[in-house]
Amino acid sequence: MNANSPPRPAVGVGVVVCHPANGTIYAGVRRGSHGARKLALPGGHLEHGESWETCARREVAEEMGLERLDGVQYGHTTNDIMVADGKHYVTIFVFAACDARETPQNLEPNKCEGWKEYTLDELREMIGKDLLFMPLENLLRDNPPALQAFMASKRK
Ligand code: 8DG
Ligand code: MG
Repeated sequence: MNANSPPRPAVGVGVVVCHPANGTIYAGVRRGSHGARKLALPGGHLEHGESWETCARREVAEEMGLERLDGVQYGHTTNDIMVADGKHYVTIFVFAACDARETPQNLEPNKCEGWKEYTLDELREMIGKDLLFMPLENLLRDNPPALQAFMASKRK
C-alpha cells in the first residue's frame, strides 16, 4: 500500500426490514451520494466496534425511526465493486421483521426519497434494469437460501 493505492474496501450493512403482516420489504430511492436514483435497502457503514446487529438496529432507527425489530439475524454477504463510482463495499445483509405498531418515517430526506413496501417478486423484477443500488442487486441475484427461508417464514 502506498500513497497512490486506492482506498481499501469499506464494510456496509444493508437491512432487509420485513413487514410482519404483509411479508413486504422496505426500500427507498437514494439521493445525493453514489447510487443516487437507485433503490436501496436501509443501511450504512459499520462503525468501529459494532456488531452487525447493532449496526442494523442503529441504521434502521436513524433512517426509518423504527425502534423495534424482531428476529434480527445475519443473512448474506455481497462483494460490491462500484467501478463507475470508484467505491468498493463488502455488504453484510441483516434480516429482521419490524413491528406493525410502528410506521417507517423518512428521517434522512436528503439521502432517501422515502420508504415504500415491495414484495420480493417486485424487487426481483428490477434486476438488470439499472434500477437497484448494487448491494441490493447483488443480494437479489444471489438469491441465497437464507433469504428465501426468511421470506417464507414471514409470508402469511
Ligand atoms: P454516514 O456514513 O454518512 O455517517 O451514514 P451512513 O448511513 O453510513 O451513510 P449511507 O449513505 O446511508 O450509507 C453509507 C454507505 O453504506 C453507502 O454509501 C454504501 C454502504 N452500503 C453498503 N450496502 C448498503 C445497503 O444495502 N444499503 C445502504 N443504504 N447502504 C449500503 O455497502
Ligand atoms: Mg445510512
